[in-house]
Amino acid sequence: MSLNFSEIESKWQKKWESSKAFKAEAKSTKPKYYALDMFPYPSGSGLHVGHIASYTPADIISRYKRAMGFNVLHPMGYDAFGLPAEQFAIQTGIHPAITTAKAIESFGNTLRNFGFSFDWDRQISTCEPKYYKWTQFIFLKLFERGLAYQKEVPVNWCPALKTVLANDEVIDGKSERGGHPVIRVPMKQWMLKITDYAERLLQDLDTVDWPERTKEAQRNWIGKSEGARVTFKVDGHNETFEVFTTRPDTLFGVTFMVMAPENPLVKQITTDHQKRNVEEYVLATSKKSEVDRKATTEKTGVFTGAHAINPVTGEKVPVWIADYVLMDYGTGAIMAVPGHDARDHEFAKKFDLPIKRVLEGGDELPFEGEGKLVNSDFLNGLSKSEAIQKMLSHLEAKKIGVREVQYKLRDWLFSRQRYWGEPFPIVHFPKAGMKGVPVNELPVLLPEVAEYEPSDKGEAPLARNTDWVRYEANGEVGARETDTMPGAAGSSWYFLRYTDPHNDNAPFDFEAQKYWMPVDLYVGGPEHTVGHLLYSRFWQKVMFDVGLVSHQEPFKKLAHQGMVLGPDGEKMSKSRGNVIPAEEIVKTHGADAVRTFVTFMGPLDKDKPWSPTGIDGVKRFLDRVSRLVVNDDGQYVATKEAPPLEIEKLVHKTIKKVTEDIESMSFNTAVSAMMILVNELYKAECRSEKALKPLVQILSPFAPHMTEELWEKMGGEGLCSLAPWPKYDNTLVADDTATIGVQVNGKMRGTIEIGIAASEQEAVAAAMAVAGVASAMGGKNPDKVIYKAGRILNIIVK
Ligand code: ANZ
Repeated sequence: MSLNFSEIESKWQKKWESSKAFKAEAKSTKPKYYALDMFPYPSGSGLHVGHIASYTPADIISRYKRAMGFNVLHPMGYDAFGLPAEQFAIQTGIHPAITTAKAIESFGNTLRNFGFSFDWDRQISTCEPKYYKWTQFIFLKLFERGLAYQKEVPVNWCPALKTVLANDEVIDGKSERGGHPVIRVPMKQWMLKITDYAERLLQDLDTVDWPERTKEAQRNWIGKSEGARVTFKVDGHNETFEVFTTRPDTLFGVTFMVMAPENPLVKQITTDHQKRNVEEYVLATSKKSEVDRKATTEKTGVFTGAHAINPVTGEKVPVWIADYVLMDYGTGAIMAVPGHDARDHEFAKKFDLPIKRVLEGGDELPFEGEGKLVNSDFLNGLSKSEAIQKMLSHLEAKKIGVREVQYKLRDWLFSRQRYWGEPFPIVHFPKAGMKGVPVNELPVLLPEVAEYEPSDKGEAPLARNTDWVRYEANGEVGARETDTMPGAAGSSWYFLRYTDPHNDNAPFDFEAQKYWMPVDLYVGGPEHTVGHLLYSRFWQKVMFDVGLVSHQEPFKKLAHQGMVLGPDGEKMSKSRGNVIPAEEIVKTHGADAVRTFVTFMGPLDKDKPWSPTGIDGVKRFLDRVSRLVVNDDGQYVATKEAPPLEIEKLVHKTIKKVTEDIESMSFNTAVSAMMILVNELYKAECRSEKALKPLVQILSPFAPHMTEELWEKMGGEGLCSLAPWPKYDNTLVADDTATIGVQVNGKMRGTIEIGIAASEQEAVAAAMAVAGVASAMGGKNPDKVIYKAGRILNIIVK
């Protein structure tokens, strides 16, 4: 019989809650630490072990930091607007607010059952009016600064979901949720001008401690390219057009031009002879998604009948249209260099267009590497980078081109034709135009509607409530905006709200965010790399410019946790039937065992299959720890005896190892180190409190309940969760000690026995305890120290 975990766990959860043990202090002299988990979408299907695995790391860190003397903010809340609750409402007629509230309650119970040390007083939910009031307020700030605008844009329209989707919500031409086909149609949409922040979003990546692959993914998404914008004349027309190229060095290799089919100039320059072909091709392209167009399928295109004049060579080249040229990048037209660009090469081969080499190198064309320029007049013999520079100067001198920087980043499509989201605080007046709702009228409450389904035209359900839509001001009747904001609106600033969650006068107090921000550790899945993590950085920067916040970056350190796979090694899913629900496993094994096991399974960022025998093993380990203190008959068996020196050394080594491993988030190795210590304690039959107390403390962030119980039994002071983190003794940690001579001003004054790994400071401290050394120093402080570990210590005093 080991300790009854379900009794113990609920006992300590109640104690923590009633004593507000994990409350973040608004004012404190302690240093602050802000540890954040990406908040969940409260779905009806509840939490599974994967969720527990993702919340355990930041909880371990939070508990450790509290013990290290930090004022810790470790909050939890809910990303509560979104599609599933709305789809459920469409099917059942039950208001999404009801479904969501139920899911939130159930999530909260489960999270409490796992003993996460959240400050529950700071819980937020993005669908509550007192929260989304401020989401609307921040939107108005964007609107006032011209960073929110409406535009007719080709959007990803999903007929099945009846909504527009963001690019990152579309995977291979299908909706991320549900896998329904997505087509491109023009529609008036709200856009946020994230592109204005492209350079800052790029530069400031250098200031944060994030996984390199995540930073690189953001860099690629922002996609900065440096090059030139070059002007071409259309032969026989007054028209000119521009192309964006990153390779102005290849201007002598241009053999044709390609325009995006949507380019407005296409109509004007197309010859009568080619008109029909061109129109057919334009129509066919409009049905293709952006993703399909970017995919490297066989090249297609049509000749317009027109020619352009190369401004550098004066050569006449044909102008084609092709769907591999996109309208919304660069200028929507390119100069094609089939000798040195793979896509242009493929196109030239297909349509029998000339191919010219202008760079030496490679056996075959296209050659995309570095080389000397050839067949290029005044560029001949130059390297690629020299030629680029020379051509840029030439273009600028002749006024036929300018240097230009382009970003792949697009503005953020910010509206949805859905019900369950934040209403826009915007009214459209026929005469006065578009106006923001006055701040004192916020929140613009989500109105009741008879049906949650969008209309087939794609009009949002809010449009059905005509009473609500009508808005009169200054004698003019206007119509409220009926689109709603996307899920990522509320999640783009929630980390700021936690710093001051109950503020009714502002999104948060300036001083509160100044104290707590930036988030010191942010833990979440790698799937948010270019969505949430980029949007949040953008909003933070806008709020910085508005003067609402004092930091440019929201998340100082970021860590991704890997996925917990099903026991079959596959991604957990209902259809596979391999989901391990959190509520079931906590009943059979207890929170402590699950928490410890999910960290023990392997390195944090790796995907790991769930192992039923693995968790049993960890459970046995925890039981073995508790039996060192209380035996199976419930008797207290720990002793006051000092542990043997070898055990004491191992205890200190283990403290050191676990401390360092927690710092580096290497939790699995921390658990193994504790397992080794426990084995040695059994072997040595050592039950010394002096060894067990620190063990219980360093195990506490992993298995917080049973360690509280053992701590209490051993007469530990206060809560184990809040007791100061044990310190290790360096002399005990060192594998070897050496006797070294101590000199004062070069003269030998005594010896000390000290660990080879001891620091200079420790060596000096030890030396100053030696009578001969102390008297030679005459009460003065060392002016300089020369310390050769394991060999000699020389203290200089003036
Ligand atoms: C001539 C050239 C020669 C090019 C060469 C490349 C290699 P990144 O680096 O991605 O910015 N391009 C420009 N606008 C385009 C559009 N709207 N749709 C499709 N392609 C476009 O790529 C810039 C290059 O992509 C540009 O440089 C242009 O082709 C093409 F040996 O110009 B290049």
